[in-house]
Amino acid sequence: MFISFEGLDGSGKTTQIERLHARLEAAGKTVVRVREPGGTAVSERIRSLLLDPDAPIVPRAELLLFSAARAQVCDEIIRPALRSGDVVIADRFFDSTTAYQGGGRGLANPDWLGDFHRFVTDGLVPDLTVYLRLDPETALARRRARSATDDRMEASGQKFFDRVAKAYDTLAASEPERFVVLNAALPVEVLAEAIWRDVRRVDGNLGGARR
Ligand code: Z5A
Repeated sequence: MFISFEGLDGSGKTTQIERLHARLEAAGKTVVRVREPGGTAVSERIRSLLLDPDAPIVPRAELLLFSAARAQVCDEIIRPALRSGDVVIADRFFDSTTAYQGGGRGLANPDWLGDFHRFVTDGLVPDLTVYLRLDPETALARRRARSATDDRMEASGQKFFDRVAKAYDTLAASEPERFVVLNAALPVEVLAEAIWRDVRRVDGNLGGARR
């Protein structure tokens, strides 16, 4: 089973992934976690470049670099783990590119990106995508509480994040079977419960009801 988490930075992805990881392991599953960009030696080097505030990167190159990091993590980690029967949890996947580079940078319409993502991932699509929906102002406040400095992506400005949030909403509405949309302002434990219910719905072996 392949689960991805999406949302603005500060929406609580890491917090929820940790809880889901623990629950899946307690249920006897082997869990492999990846974060994007990153997860392999090459992808982590691309991550450093992408987040470096001193590296001027044009939007087209940005889209290609995020995607290059993804191609590597798909082949090196995600696909082999799924073949072994492990559960893979990804902190971001191709929907981040649609939202941030497609919506935020205004690079491409989702149709064009859909074909591109299929090429990059060689057809890998999450079974379930948890979208933690948070307004950009609250996301910024959470980020500020954690750090006073911005990386290159975080320094893109509030209008950029408004466009990203809008793109996520459009994306989630266009694929209601894959996406579960949750209000990320709810308490951590309430969200964890809701996510666990959805994961069990998708993986009948965990004791949940399938839809
Ligand atoms: N990016 C892109 O542009 N294109 C792509 O294709 C990909 C990525 C893959 C990666 O950043 C950047 O790359 C990101 C998107 C872009 N940039 N931006 N801007 P990253 O990997 O460094 O970080 P992130 O993925 O953006 O997430 P994060 O900053 O680590 O945040 P999070 O994991 O979503 O949230 P958290 O760490 O779990 O929680 C944040 C804080 O909120 C923390 O203090 C928690 O205690 C608190 N929290 C969590 N849940 C709650 C609730 N429910 N209530 C109240 N407070 C909460």
